Amino acid sequence: MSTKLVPAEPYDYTFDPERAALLVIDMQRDFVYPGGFGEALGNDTRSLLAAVAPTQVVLAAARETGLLVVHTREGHRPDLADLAPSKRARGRLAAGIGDPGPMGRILVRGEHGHGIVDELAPLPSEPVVDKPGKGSFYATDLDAILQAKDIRYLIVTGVTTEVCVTSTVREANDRGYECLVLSDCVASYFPEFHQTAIEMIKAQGGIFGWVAPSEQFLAALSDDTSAGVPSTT
Ligand code: TIU
Repeated sequence: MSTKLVPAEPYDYTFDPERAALLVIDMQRDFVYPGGFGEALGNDTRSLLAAVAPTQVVLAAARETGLLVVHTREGHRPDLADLAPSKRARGRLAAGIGDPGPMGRILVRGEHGHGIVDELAPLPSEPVVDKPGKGSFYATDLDAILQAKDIRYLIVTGVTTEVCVTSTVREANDRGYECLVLSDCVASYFPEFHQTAIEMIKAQGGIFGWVAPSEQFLAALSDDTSAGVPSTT
């Protein structure tokens, strides 16, 4: 497969599809669906729901093209042994992590709310990485999974833009991965935080990575003429 070029900010993103993975971060019922933990925190989940449809299209294209797809889920062991007391206490919530919530125990592995939304359900062949923190590399085997497949390019989707997406992109950047964040496939409860997080990723010549709308990525993925893209840009 040839090198692909995506018109992106701050400049064109080039990637080798054979060394690229689609990362779908924390598209869990508890964050995305009305009636979940996200809403119980006082958030409006509509902007997160809006990211589901474009991510579905990208997921289908990635599967069709044979890109590695990796899903992540934020959550904890049922015995909460991996839940830092600081994280449990944060927010002084009436119902916090590990407590009964609208969709089962909040952010506990195996509970309904911890699961990935139906629209983006992982295939049995797709790795699902359970993570106790915000960054997807912290205390997980994500790096080992990517290294085993010689992955260098990460196409990043998921929620929320300024929390788990940004933490993951920063971690990935320090590990040598080239991240393209799809702006309509990431979302925040706070539109202004979403916008600023996007700006921070692509500022200073792409200090953490690149940003493009998913349609630009999809066009590049299906474009067989983007062979021979200069690798020096
Ligand atoms: N996945 C993720 O972003 N976890 C969060 O807790 N996000 C919030 O924005 N709260």
